[in-house]
Amino acid sequence: MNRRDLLLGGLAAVGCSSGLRLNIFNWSDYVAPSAIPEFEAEFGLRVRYGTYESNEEMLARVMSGNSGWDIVFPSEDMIGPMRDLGLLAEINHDWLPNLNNLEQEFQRPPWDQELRWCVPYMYGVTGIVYQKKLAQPPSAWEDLWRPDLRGRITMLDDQNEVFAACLKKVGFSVNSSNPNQLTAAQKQAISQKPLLRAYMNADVRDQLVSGDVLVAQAWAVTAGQAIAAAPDRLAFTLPREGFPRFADNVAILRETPRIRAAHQWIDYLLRPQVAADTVAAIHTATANGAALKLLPLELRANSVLYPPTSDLARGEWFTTPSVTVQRLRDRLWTEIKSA
Ligand code: N2P
Repeated sequence: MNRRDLLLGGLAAVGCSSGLRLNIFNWSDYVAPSAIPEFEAEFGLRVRYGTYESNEEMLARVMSGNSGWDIVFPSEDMIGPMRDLGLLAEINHDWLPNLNNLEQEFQRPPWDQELRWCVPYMYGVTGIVYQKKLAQPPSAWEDLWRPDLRGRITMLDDQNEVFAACLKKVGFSVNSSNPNQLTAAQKQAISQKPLLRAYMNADVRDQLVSGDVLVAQAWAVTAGQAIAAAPDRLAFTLPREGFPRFADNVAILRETPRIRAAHQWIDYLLRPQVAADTVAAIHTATANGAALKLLPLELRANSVLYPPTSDLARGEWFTTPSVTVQRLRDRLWTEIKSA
């Protein structure tokens, strides 16, 4: 350690920035606004925080292995492919004393049973947000093809999610790898396009609140935020054909030279109070079981965020398809978008 390091170390100890900067790339609206300054002050680090709206966008940015980001939040089906591409660093459990706070289900999740590559962060379901004033409220994916809703329907701008809704509509698994089933789903998606206002993710929240969008395929977290802004007018339903479940996980990029600081951030997120503050600020479901006790009752009882187990049982986690199937899905999706 040279003189400068000593000096900076001293400053860090009294809560000033050490000059070390941690680069965190997360979904929009996915952390309590207070979390970042509090982490910076406590650990004497600076944070550069950026947001993205889809897994595709995140992957495109970090694919080079030289992106400048240290931490990302991939969904469950991205963990395997990102590991295989050599993009992820191994998680060191010795540096995560708060790991035990995870809910049982997330201590050994199917996408990373030993938690070697990621730590589950937030989870949810994908369903339909709608305006309660509709004479016939939607109850199925099928309703997103209703001609009376033309021009006021949105779907997620997300390949997996659009396939999931289309596959479920025609009776198949969200994870189908069967080319005939995938082609049937593509046909559904193309037939829906003239009815759609747009494919959009987090942005749909404001259009639901303003009333411009009548029905939207949405992640529970976006739904929860929209409903919190207009509780008298908006509601959420889990389609009767079945639906996907998602879990977003915090992971460290292998390119990082800041492996220790990256673990400090993850362990900080695993603190029950930090997780509970995040849920309270952004209305989402946390994988942190110890945080649940700290939540206000109305959030714990919010069935959009925390559906009853019997409802969750009708959901399917996304799994990672083979490379060949992924190529087929990519081609079909490109054709949908350009149709
Ligand atoms: C919304 C974050 C939703 C994440 N801002 C869905 N995987």
